[in-house]
Amino acid sequence: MTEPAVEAAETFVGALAAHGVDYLFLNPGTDTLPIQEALSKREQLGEPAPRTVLCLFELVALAAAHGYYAATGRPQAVLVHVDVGTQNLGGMLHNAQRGRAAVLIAAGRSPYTTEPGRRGTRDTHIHWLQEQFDQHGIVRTFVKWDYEVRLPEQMGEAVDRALQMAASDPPGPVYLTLPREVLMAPGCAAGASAAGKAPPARLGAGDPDALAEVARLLVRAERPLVLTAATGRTRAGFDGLVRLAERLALPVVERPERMNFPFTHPLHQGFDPSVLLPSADVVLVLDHDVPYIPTRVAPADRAVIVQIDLDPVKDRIPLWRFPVTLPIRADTGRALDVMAEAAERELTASDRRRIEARRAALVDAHAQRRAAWRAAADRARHARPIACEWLCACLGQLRREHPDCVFVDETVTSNQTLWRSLDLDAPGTLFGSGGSALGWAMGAGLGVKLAMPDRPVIVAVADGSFVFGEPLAALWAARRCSAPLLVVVFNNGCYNATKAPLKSAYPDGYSVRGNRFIGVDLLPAPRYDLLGPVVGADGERIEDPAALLPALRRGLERVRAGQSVVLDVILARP
Ligand SMILES: Cc1ncc(C[n+]2csc(CCOP(=O)(O)OP(=O)(O)O)c2C)c(N)n1
Ligand SMILES: [Mg+2]
Repeated sequence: MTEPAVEAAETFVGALAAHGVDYLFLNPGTDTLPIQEALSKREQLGEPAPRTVLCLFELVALAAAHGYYAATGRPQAVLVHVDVGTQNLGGMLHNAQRGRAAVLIAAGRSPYTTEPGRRGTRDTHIHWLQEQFDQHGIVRTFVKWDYEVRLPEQMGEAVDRALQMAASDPPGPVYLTLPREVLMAPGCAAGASAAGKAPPARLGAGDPDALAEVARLLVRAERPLVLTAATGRTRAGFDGLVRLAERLALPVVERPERMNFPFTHPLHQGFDPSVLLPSADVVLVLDHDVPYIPTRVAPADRAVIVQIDLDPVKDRIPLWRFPVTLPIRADTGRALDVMAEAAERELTASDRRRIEARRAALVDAHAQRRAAWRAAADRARHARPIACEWLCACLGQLRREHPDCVFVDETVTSNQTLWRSLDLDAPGTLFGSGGSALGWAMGAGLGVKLAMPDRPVIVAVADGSFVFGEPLAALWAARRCSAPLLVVVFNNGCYNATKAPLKSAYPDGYSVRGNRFIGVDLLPAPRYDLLGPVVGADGERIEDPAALLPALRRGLERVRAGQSVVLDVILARP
């Protein structure tokens, strides 16, 4: 038998491998079969190719690629079926966009031709139905870049360009469509990837004059404040923030989309900007899309506000008006070091005295705040139904016993309680979507686990979000690729995040007076624990507060032994 020619589909797979893409998260169709064939061929011939993870629902694939990227900083690929598979990426497109996840999303495209005998041509009913006027229009508002490969000899270049665009700062998802005639056409040497010659562009430390000015402002500030959401996306960001904050005794308040600053650090001042923001004279906003909610709290008019970010003017948010005195486009991981050095040179003896007085006050406030949180959790210890505070306290205890745990967080209205209870202190130990489309945590947990196979991954997920995340598909994929997860469902029996605002918008309305809330109660509660066994995971329902910590410990041991576990924790309904 003569070896068939290398097709462009194989060039596609080879290009992914050449770029160091470890995983292709896929859900196939008749359009993707040349790629499936190429993957099989390369595997059998021992040629490099990404590992594949079959995701039985497409949104799991994109969330997994996002999670893997968040944990490693390395873009991965997703492959879906034409228009319909693209549509099933759903809200995870929003999360990848807002969470700045570099992901190459590839999709098939209905064949163009109907000519009998032509390779790749239309040969089944759906090929007429799946052609759209603008398949790319489904994703265009969410992606940084999109392109349809028109010729087989473009394949390598298109993959190079896609990954370069995805990973360049600020990173984000890109979309590449692959018509079947092109995939099945013979590739050619000119179509190969030139992986090393298309690196992504990185932002540097930013304008040195502006950073020196910020350092001066921070040194002279009476009541400075740092607000951050994602500075810990790099280790340099995490370390740099610790260094600068320690040098100048800066209080840090975060909304942790990543671990940005040790929760246990005495300069950590919690998760609510409303305490310190109104009186702050210099506010340093780092890697934050929404540093505070203006209807609830605002900085003083005379406050100087510095925003350092990959996109300090929020290029992709149509209206965005937070007052900023000095926007600086930079990689904060680099900018923080420059500022720390500049600050050191600026410090006078009187600055140092003021800074030390502030440090003492902040250390005190930190200790008091944490003691109050611990006391609240302790008071909730015996409450029935189980209180969210107690569940979070038990997770905190589990983490103390197993410091290698990593958390994927989609706890929605329970998130502050969770953050308060976890003594996390290292970068890369907490991951949130950065967006608002629910259903991220299960797929993301899979991606994080694949990226960190030696660490136990705990997916802390609200009940509504658990269902949005296609748990069957996610747990099945986790089993297939030996990526066990400890899934803790915060089962409060409702969509609290939509119930609470309804109450406060209509405090005397019919919903409140009649205690009749439409569209928010998840009752009767599904048996989420029974879902695990369907796909070979363990499941347990927990209603007794005393049983909680033992169940978590058992669950973690099972996960270490290679088994996913779903703990359905029945909480008090808000
Ligand atoms: C995909 C998607 N659909 C709908 C919403 C709107 N929404 C925001 S919060 C929420 C309820 C979340 O409930 P749950 O996950 O149980 O968390 P809880 O509010 O109870 O803490 C809904 C439906 C959303 N953000 N994303
Ligand atoms: Mg809920």
